[in-house]
Amino acid sequence: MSSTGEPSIFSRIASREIPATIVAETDRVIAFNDIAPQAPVHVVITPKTSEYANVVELAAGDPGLLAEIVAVASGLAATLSNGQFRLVFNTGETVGQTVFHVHAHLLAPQAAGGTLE
Ligand code: DGP
Repeated sequence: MSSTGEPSIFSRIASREIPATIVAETDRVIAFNDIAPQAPVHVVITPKTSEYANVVELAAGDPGLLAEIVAVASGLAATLSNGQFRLVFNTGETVGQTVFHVHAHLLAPQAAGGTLE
């Protein structure tokens, strides 16, 4: 739940209230294609329900969940981009954070044959 008392847009994607192309999922983490991709592979990876506002709060509050996000990123990149990737956590409005439910941007070129099908 966010500070507004309403589930964030990402929690609503995780609960399937809002559609998205989901590319990976664990018990606590969901990964889906970004609606406005900035790279051939651009996946948003976020906790399903734990709405820490940013990565600093997540690292302090639940480091295991942060490690799970990194593991999901690594697993996706192994399939999609030869295991090489950028992982970006925008932290704060002035650097472009727009959704205050912690999330990683997985950014990478797409490897030849690097698809999930
Ligand atoms: P940030 O600027 O770091 O807060 O990133 C938020 C990202 O979330 C941004 O790249 C666009 C993406 N996004 C926002 N709303 C939706 C949505 O409804 N569906 C999907 N797939 N992505 C979204």
